[in-house]
Formats: sequence, structure tokens, C-alpha cells
Amino acid sequence: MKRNRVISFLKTPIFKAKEYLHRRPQPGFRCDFAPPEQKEPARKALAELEREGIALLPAHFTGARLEKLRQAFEEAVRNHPDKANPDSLINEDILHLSPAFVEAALDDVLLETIGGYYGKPFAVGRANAMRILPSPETRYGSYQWHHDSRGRQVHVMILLQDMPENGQKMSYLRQSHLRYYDHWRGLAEGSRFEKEVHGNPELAPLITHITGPAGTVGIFDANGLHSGNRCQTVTRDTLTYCYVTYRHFKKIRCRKADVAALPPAKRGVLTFNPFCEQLD
Ligand SMILES: O=C(O)CCC(=O)C(=O)O
Ligand SMILES: [Fe+2]
Repeated sequence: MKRNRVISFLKTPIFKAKEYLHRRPQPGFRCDFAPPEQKEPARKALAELEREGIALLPAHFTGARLEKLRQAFEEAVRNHPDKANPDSLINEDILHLSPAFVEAALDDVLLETIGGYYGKPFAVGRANAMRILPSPETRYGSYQWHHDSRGRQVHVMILLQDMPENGQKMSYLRQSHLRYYDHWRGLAEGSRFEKEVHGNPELAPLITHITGPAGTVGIFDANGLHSGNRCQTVTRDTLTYCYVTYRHFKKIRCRKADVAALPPAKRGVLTFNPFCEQLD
């Protein structure tokens, strides 16, 4: 047996124990980000997220809010080719670039939903703006079935343009967030779960996609199986925020004035990240 397989085998019970603790809500945690009229949409999204592992909010961002995000997005990705992915632009340090990016990350309904899911303090662990241009239909990296992290991890993907059914949409295997993926299962030959999903026709009805009009949001537990898709149809512009509770925090940079202007509960969703840097 290869050495890292042995280590993984030994570590799995430890990760399972950690996972159990991670999933326990924190007594006394108050999830109150949304005003009364937004509680119902958040409650619905939370029920969908808990049941399916993904919730869609069609055209959640509209009008001036969406337009501001689009403008800030253009600035953010200009001259930022993605070294890891062909035909792509990416900026992974966006929060300090525009208050619109912070405002979207801390949207009332999104936070109410995510707080309800975790039941404990959480923060933005990463944020990016990404443009994927039409590209050959190859399967690689995140454009294959995979899961991120061993523990629960909520991602929010905001579509800045309409996403048609034949577009470079992200796909999600509904209900796959309910099981624990140990290191072994990710080692499947030739894939990060490609064979498992494509080889089982019974799973087809469970596959859903982040499609819809511009401003649509997909909130998903990235510990469930999901896959990006490359194809030659249309460009996809997205903002992706990742919210975590105790690991996988990465450095995020925000403007001091933007942080100071926030109500305390929302401010915490940035500053609970131990690597949150505040710029003058
Ligand atoms: O860009 C995509 O469609 C894949 C996204 C993804 O894998 C993720 O957000 O975890
Ligand atoms: Fe992913």
C-alpha cells in the first residue's frame, strides 16, 4: 500500500471525529442577518440547501446592484489571465476593489441562509471573479466531478450574465452533500469521481445546474459532488464566495472604511476570518 494511503487510512477516523464536531451547531449562535421580509426567502433557500445540497435563487441580483457588480467585475478581471485554466481570466483578491463585491458577499438572504446551515460563526474564506471564455469540451481540474474539502463548505456562485442550458454551467449532484467522502473515494482511476457519476445512469435525475438569468445565485455545499463544464458556446462571468467556519480560511483583503461601515454581525463575517487584512 502506498505511504499516503496508509496515512489516509489512519487519519480517516480523526477526520470523521473532526467532521462530527464541525457539524455540531454552536449553542447560542444568533442568525439574524435578514430583515423580517427577507426571512421567508432565506428559510426556503435553507430548506433547499439542507435537502439537496444546493439552492438556486433566480435573478436574486437585479437592476443597479447587478450593474455595479458587472462594472466592478470588468475592472477586476481585466489583464488577469488565469494561469491554471486556459481561456480564462481570474482575480482572487476582489473584496478591496469595490464595495459592491463586499455588499454582495454580505447579502441579507445569503447570510441568513448560510448562518442557518452552519448554525455557528462563519466568515468569507475566499472570493473571486472569474471569466471563462468559450473553450474545448475537455474535462480537467474543477471541470470534472469533484468535491472540495472533507467538511461542509458553502460556496455562493453569482451569474453576472444569463446562463443558457448549453452554457458553461456548473453542475451539482443533488443530495451528495449528505455523505462523507473520504480520501479513498477521490482516488478513483482516471477521475475525481468522473467514472462514478458518468458510469451510473441512476444518478442522472439528481444532476442539476446553475443556469438562469443574470443575477441568479447558486448556494451549494461544495463537499457534495459538483463539476464545472467547458464548452464552445458562450462566455461565463461569475463571482464565487466561499464561506467557512474553522478551516480553509485564506487571506482576504478589504478596505477599512468598507468594514467600519458594516453592522457588527456582518462585519464579523469578514473579521472572523483570521487572515482578513484591512487596507487604508
Ligand atoms: O467554475 C466552476 O464551474 C466550478 C466551481 C467549483 O468547483 C467550486 O466553486 O467549488
Ligand atoms: Fe469545487
